[in-house]
Amino acid sequence: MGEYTIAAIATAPGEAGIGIVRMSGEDSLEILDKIFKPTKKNSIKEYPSRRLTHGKIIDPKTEKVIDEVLVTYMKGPYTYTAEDVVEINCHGGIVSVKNILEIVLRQGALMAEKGEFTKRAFLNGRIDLSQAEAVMDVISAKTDKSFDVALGQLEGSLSTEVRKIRNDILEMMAHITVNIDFPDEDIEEITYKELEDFTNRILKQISSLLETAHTGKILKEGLNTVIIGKPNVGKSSLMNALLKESRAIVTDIPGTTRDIIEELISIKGIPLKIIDTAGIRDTEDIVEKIGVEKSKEFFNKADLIIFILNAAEGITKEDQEIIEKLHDKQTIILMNKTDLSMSITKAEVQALIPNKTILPISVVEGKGLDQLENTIVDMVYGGKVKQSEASFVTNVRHKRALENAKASIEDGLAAIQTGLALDFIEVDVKNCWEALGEITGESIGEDMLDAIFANFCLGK
Ligand SMILES: Nc1nc2c(ncn2[C@@H]2O[C@H](COP(=O)(O)OP(=O)(O)OP(=O)(O)O)[C@@H](O)[C@H]2O)c(=O)[nH]1
Ligand SMILES: [Mg+2]
Repeated sequence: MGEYTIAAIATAPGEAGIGIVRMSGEDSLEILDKIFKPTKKNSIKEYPSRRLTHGKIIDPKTEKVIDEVLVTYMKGPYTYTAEDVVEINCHGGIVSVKNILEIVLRQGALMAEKGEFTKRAFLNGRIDLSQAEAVMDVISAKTDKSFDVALGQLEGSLSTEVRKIRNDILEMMAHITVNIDFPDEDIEEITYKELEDFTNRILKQISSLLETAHTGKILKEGLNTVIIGKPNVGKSSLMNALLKESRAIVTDIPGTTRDIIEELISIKGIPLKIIDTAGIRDTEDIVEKIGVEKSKEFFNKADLIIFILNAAEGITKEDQEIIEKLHDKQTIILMNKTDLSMSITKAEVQALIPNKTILPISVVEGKGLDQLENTIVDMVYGGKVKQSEASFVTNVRHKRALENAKASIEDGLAAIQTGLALDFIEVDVKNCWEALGEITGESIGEDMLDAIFANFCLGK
């Protein structure tokens, strides 16, 4: 597919044991041959494909040794890109990889664009589009669970489900087409009732995939969790407890935290972007005032609010002001400092703030933290999707395609129920089929492809 040979540094920049320069395309071996001198033989061409070979990279112009390396030539099509691929393992750090890449480019390879290796794997038919997109998710995964989901998608879990639905649609389209094209022939006529059943089945499959999108997005991008409350209730203490390190300063002076503190943690595999904020109160202190403003800003952007009360103190006017803003927010209310004598009960808090989860905890004694973690996990999985389920829709593009597919099939269903002519129904069903094809890349434009791969990192 690739008319020219591409090259890039495949490893991350910085000091490391090894660095890898990679090439893909039909001139890969020729280029390597010009710059590589094996230790034992004269040319890389004397070695079989896929053999790790020791030697030196030598600049053909100056005959200067650039680095001592191990190289592999992998003949296509059973390679990452399905083309001939060369990998040069040199010393890590920025100098060697950069010099080797330069020499490779001087021999006629072109600098790869972002994601071009993976794009070639897709264009050469080795993987489909959703698998290609999963490559980036695998690389950028922040927790084990996000990684598992991405790997499942890379192995084709989502593609398999989408193909299954598309096959069902194809079968339905075949029935419709035959009835449109040969209305008078002696073929078995499909009834509107049968069409309706068919359509409902397809709709159900699409809907259940879509239902995984909420959890999928969180697994991929993380849950924005903001800890909020008036000063001194234990927000920073909770942040530290969840992080299991003392990240934020804790003192008994109200107004200790002035700035936003943001960290990434994993709660049973769910990536949580956890944000500690300045305690919200009216204050004349300029620095604290800015902190309070920022707290309010982060409050608005949060996926999940953890609102902390001081159980020993009860609910004050400052708490009341926060409570008023909570109603349409996903919230967990923590009654902290239950190790002290409590001046309010859970039932009383529940009466004041209905329809929210309330947990009594004591951060200093480590009580209730397990329950907090379990509550967060349940919220993310919505009690609907099982944790073991392999295919989650994690990609916004896939979600949109599924939504379009769903809208089309719903139109189709409405057309069937009102008894419209088969031609009308056919259009909707076909739209649904095409929308799903965008996920796997079977029906997708070139612009779209470019946009997708532009999000990749270099060398992948
Ligand atoms: N008794 C008791 N004290 C606690 C508990 N959790 C936190 N504290 C204490 O409460 C005080 C304030 O804790 P912080 O974590 O700094 O409170 P904060 O909400 O971050 O306060 P600001 O940053 O000022 O808004 C500290 O002295 C903590 O040790 C608890 O569960 N029980
Ligand atoms: Mg604090």
